Amino acid sequence: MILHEKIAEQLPAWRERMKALAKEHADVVVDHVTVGQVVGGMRDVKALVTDISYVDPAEGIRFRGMSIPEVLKALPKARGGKMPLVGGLYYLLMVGEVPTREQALEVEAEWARRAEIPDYVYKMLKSMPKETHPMTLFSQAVLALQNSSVFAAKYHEMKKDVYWEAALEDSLNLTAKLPLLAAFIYRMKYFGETKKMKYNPRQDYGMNFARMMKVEDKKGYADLARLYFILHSDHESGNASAHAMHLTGSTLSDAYYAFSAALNALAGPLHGLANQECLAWLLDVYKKFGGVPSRDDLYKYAWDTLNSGHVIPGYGHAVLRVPDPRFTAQMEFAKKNFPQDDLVRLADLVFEVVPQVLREQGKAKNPAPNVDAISGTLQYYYGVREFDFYTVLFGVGRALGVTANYVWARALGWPIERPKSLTTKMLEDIVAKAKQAVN
Ligand code: CMX
Repeated sequence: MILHEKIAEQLPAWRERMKALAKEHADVVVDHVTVGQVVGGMRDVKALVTDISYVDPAEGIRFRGMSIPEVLKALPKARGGKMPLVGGLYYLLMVGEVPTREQALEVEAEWARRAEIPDYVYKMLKSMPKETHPMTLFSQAVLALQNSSVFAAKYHEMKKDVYWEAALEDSLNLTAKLPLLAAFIYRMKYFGETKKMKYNPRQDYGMNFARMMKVEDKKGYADLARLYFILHSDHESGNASAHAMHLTGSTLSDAYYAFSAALNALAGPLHGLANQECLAWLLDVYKKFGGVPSRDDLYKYAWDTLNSGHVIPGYGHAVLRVPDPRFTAQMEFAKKNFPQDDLVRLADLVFEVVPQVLREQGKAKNPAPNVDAISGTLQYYYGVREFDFYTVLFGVGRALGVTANYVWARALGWPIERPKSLTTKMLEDIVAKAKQAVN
């Protein structure tokens, strides 16, 4: 299998580099940690390593060193579409090289071979109360698949240096099934349809998803799905969903357990749920003003939101200090394909007005839009208007990045995570001692 071969080729050199760091340079200081960071959500503490993606505060995400525009340009395109094959992106994340068209199609074929869901998972989903949140259903379904984990089954007979092979098998099996699970949850929850999903091996990942969602009639949804999954795939290791996957995987939990944990982190309103909050905010504006408001009205509305103690969803970021290139790529897609859509025009106006409002308020370190400021608007245009489903879409995309990281973490033998806690008194004593030293 192509990903297996390519990773195996590179592994000896990577292991040497890791060994040198762990054995010869373990005492070299990387950074110091301040009290502010300890009590501030470990913000910016440099304590994780990944070579799969990097978020530059002044530039945004790079996948394997490539910016979003570079990735979209370089990866082989889907037949009949303008966006890359998702299989090509998975190859890039896993292997670190731009695949040929054949290599990208090999990954797509691996997915097609593995894209089947056992009956009991459908049954379990159907038995859940109707009002269950789609993220709960999604995470439960992933967990329900855990009993097919190759890693868990082989754990007692495997040597440590081949853990990654079982991790890769699980990751391919899992990512292959996610479009089916997500589309089934969508059709079941909102349309009462409970027919099993069928993956068409002649279609790519994005087209399969669009077809199973039944939104293929408006041209371009398959391309949007490809773009969406690619953009949401990875954002280095410190974001909550990626870190939840990494932490859980570090206990040698298999990819199903670990990805379910990642989904549960993604379901929080300060993380993946923000895209639904953002669209709700746009629609509230639209409703209140009976259409796209004037600049002044929007300015006042944004201030009202802040004054009522709420954040403006879709704006701000823990690391980024510029407009998120994932926002820019989606905005370009919208402006190319449906520039006259009212919500797109509104999102564009918000992009003009809200950064100014946040700058005037002076609290947010980054007044610019993040990925969520536009992603719901695009789904809405295509008729996917059930907001609480949007985080499931995010989850399908996020799986690509976090499973690639999970495979490499097992390949490089990353140990179980165990940071150290202090008591509040200990922290206060550290502060007192530091003050004494200054005086
Ligand atoms: N609207 C209003 N206030 C904001 C804000 C926004 N969009 N973004 C930041 N702030 C405020 C924070 O609430 C914080 O206020 P307090 O000091 O009163 O607590 C202050 O500005 C400083 O925050 P920060 O350091 O700039 O941002 P954080 O790293 O703490 O948080 C984030 C980052 C994304 C949670 C925050 O910007 C936010 O809540 N944004 C809106 C929600 C959102 O869009 N989330 C999606 C993020 C992307 C993702 O993970 O999917």
